[in-house]
Amino acid sequence: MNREDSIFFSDQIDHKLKNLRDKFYYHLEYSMVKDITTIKVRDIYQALALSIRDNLIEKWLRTDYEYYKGNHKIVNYLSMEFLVGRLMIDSLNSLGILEEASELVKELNYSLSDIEELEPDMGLGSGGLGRLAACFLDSLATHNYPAMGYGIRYEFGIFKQLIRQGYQVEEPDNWLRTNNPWEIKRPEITYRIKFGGRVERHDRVDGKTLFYWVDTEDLMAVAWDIPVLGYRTNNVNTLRLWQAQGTDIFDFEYFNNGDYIKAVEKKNISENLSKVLYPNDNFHLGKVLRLKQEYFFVSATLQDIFTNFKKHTSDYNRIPEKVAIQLNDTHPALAIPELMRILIDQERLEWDKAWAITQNTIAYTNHTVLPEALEKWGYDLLKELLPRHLQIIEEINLHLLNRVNSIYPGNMYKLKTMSIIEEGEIKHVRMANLCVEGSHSVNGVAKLHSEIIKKKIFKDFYELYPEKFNNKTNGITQRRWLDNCNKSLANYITSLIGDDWKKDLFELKKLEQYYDNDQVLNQLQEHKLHNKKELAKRIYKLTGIRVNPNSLFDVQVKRMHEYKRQLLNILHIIYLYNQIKDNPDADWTPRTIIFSGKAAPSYFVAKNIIKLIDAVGVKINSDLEVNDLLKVVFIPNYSVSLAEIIIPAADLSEQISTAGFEASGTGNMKLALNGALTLGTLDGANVEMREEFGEENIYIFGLKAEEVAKMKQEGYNPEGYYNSNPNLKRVIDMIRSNYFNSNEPGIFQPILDTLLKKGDYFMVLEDFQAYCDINHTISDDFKNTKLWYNKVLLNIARCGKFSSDRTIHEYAKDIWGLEQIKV
Ligand code: F58
Repeated sequence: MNREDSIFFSDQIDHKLKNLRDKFYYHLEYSMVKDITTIKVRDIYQALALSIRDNLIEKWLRTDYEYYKGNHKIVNYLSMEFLVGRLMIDSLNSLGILEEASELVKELNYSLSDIEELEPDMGLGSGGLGRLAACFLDSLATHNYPAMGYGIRYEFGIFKQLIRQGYQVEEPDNWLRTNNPWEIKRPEITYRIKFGGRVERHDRVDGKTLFYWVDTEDLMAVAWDIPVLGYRTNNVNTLRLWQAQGTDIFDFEYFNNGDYIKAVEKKNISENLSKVLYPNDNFHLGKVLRLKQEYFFVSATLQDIFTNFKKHTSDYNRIPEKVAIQLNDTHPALAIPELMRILIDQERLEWDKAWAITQNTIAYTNHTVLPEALEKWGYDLLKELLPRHLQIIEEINLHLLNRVNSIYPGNMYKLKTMSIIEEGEIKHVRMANLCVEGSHSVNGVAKLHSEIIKKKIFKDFYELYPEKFNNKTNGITQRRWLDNCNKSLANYITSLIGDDWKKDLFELKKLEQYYDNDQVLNQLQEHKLHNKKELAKRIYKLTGIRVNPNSLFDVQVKRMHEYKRQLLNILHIIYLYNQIKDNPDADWTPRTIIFSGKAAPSYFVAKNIIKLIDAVGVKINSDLEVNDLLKVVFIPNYSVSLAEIIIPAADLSEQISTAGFEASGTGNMKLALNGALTLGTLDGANVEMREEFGEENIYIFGLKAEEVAKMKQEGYNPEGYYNSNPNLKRVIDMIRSNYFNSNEPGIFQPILDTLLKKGDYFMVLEDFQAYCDINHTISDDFKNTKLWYNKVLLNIARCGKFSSDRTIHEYAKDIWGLEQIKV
């Protein structure tokens, strides 16, 4: 192409800065405005990040242009959360310039890891759901799928967790305090978002009725774009995050009264909308601001999707052919009535046509079966905030109930459970029912979970629309979760089987040939030991506790939640402590039990469990009699970047949720891929991990999901376990007698109450003995190094299924009908 014909300005430049080094020094001087006497290490981070950004911008523009020009179908992944973590190392690795960058910072006497530490985590998510969204973006870009991620640019992401005297304390995560080099503000991409007001109805003479949503209070959504690099490909997709901004038209009433300051204050209040991420995990709080965030983000996103769609055609029947919308849980559920509203009120389509388009465009993923996590919004609240949407939801419900009634005449039970509106003293709108009704696809995130969805939570919908329901087992990106976080192991694997595994994790199967190779097994052990030493240093730095890198590193890292049963783990630790004390000279396997995870700020029991872990740790870690045999560590402020240090160092991965409660889990996959053996219940994706790894290579214990359900139905009596199991009784009695908290007596009573007085909902006591027994086996197996690393090798080799690449290929084929477009 002639330079004059090119649409890209960079083609007009004769002397582009060719290599990273040129760009880097250019940015140090011209962007950071520093010389060798004034430079600070932070400038190096910024200049390097800007140079990386320069490196990808041409690809980014070309990707956008190619997707636009080719008019390809695009998937829009709508998620309230993207838990991205840091971007620098990942970007360098994707671009293939990691070595170059490393050399470059050496010139200034720094290592790349020094520089990396300066990057704040992009913590715009609270747990697995948000991290899954980030892994999906990585896989979509790597495999050249046209995709956009849409979310909110929270000014404060997930809170920073401090532990003071064993108690969790939250501090705001001010991640934007320093300039964020990865984002680009797009003030020209700004949309008006309406709230409140009322609906005017106009009955026209031709019989058509029109609705106008008027007298609204408005604010604006401004786009910020973050590039999403694929690994060694030219495709660069976009994550578009919305920031709330007041309209420039200030409140006229105040203005006219001469209260200029009040008018400006009002603008400020609207800007609070995108300030902070709600930090609860698997719990629906029902706060007005949260509902506003959900609509704000959905409305901006749909306007953006329409703007892009209309560049090609205004034949709305073609929307499903060009646009796929995936709802990451129910949080963006308002996309359904919003799409209907646009099609009917703005584009004047008939209901049935609009409905067909909506259903064919939208798909929904469910991530939880916990009833307290299912979103339902007050009817009156919706009426006040989104009156037109409520009308549309009622109309959708009417169609649904008519259909149910015609298929199951007079079946009140069905009408009641399937209705989108929940009747009662206070009426609610059930967002999950709305999503199932408004989508063409409903998926769970692991086989077991998808079965539970069909048989339990959406049983009646499944009967009505069996074809909608499908499973997409979660996955993780091996680029971040092995190649970048565990470089030495990754390089070693590459030296054995080549590097195709980075884009096709099934390639790891080739490792199986080394199953019995002592040299390879030794090397695996060496890499693990190296990582454990690194983690031991970090633990000392963060907690002051010294741990033995040769001990078994037993890791439970995840959100603190009763169903995840950190409590079962700590009860077992106390049991183990007693055993060692009773018999100090036995041949114990030394263990370091490592916890990390945040509790929702208002989740009292979860916070109490953190305190219990801390208290037990203080006692055990200072007991010279158990010394190196047992250590308990709680590492504060679990985050993506901390996970990247803990996970490569784990020997044992605790995945011990009450069966039937963890939808999938993804930490389980990350740990297995890094050579930790799993200790788990048959829950979530653990079930499929057992299928893949072979039952002799995974430690499974406890009740199965059906057994949990059955026992609950037949009546479960936790006291019985307490009375009949002396080891368990001893553990509980120690907690009760303030053994670990003599200076704060009684503080753990709420935990004891959940177990004994409130019915032990998560069946900790039931599974206690089985958990102790299997831990015994694990301790024995760990002593047999060869046996252990045989299992480790087979676990890694059989992780292929758990790549998010596999998951994304399945979504693309089965749900989105999406093609790969290589730029
Ligand atoms: C998690 N859900 C599931 N929700 O618990 C986990 O099993 C699964 O692997 C993961 O999704 C990915 O599918 C989860 O993280 C949340 O954090 C919600 C955020 C918004 C408020 C309600 C909880």
